[in-house]
Amino acid sequence: MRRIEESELIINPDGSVFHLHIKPDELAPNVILVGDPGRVETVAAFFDSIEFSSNNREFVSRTGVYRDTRFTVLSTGIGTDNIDIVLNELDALVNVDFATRKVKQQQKSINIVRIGTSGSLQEDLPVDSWLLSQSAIGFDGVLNFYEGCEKNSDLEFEKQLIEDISWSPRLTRPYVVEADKGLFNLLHGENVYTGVTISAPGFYGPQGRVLRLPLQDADINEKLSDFRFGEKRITNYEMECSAIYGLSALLGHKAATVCAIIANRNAGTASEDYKPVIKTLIQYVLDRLSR
Ligand code: R1P
Repeated sequence: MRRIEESELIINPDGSVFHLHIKPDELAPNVILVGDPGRVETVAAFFDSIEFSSNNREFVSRTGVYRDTRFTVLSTGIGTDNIDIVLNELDALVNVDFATRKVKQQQKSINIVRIGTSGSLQEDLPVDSWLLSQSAIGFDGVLNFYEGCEKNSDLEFEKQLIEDISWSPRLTRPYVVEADKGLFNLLHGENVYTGVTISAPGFYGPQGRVLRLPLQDADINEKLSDFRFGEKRITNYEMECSAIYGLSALLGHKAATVCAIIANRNAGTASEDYKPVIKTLIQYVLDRLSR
């Protein structure tokens, strides 16, 4: 087995991984990812006990126990570029022997659930609802750097999207990836909408928002809302899900994303206070994962 060089996987002097500041035995097999570092405390407040805490840049984490199940909650900050760091370092923590710097013989799989916030692209997907992403469309391009990215992508969906939207050749080719089916079914429930989520590489132009700068395609959100691939329609925008699904599938981990809808882009409405909605969503996810 190849030894991974010091420059390729940086291990801190205390034995923790470079950005996350977590050591292998401090990571639980169930990982909750949140964008906002402030949301880590909201999740950890549900834990019955906390055994570990860390804090580096936007990567804040707590490991603890909720109803006999061990969880790590970790913030990713904003964007799929951070997800590249988070997913690779989480995987290294379980699948690389930090003493020998070699990939372990037996690969382990972890459960990864992102609890985020998101904007709806469909009028009938209201603010303050929960949306579980069946698939994600990456407008970001992170996955395209990895060999085998096509293997887990829905190439027919991609082709039709590129044609119907008249995707500009100046933009990165979008990729379409799926949630883990087992986790998706576990999290699916009566009060949970499902759909296809776009992960955008920005908050303004890349999500069709205009403040002072006009867009290359002024009708992009209308086209995305109207787009259909068989029964599937695009339901919402956020900024991390595509890379989480794509990298988890390539690395052999299970991933799902569930977001609180805090704005409806077509109706022009926004939640008056989304924090209680996120709180009940956190409790829902922890209950489902610990059953
Ligand atoms: C943008 O405001 C951020 O909020 C959404 C987007 O994905 C992006 O990270 O999710 P979080 O609330 O989880 O950060």
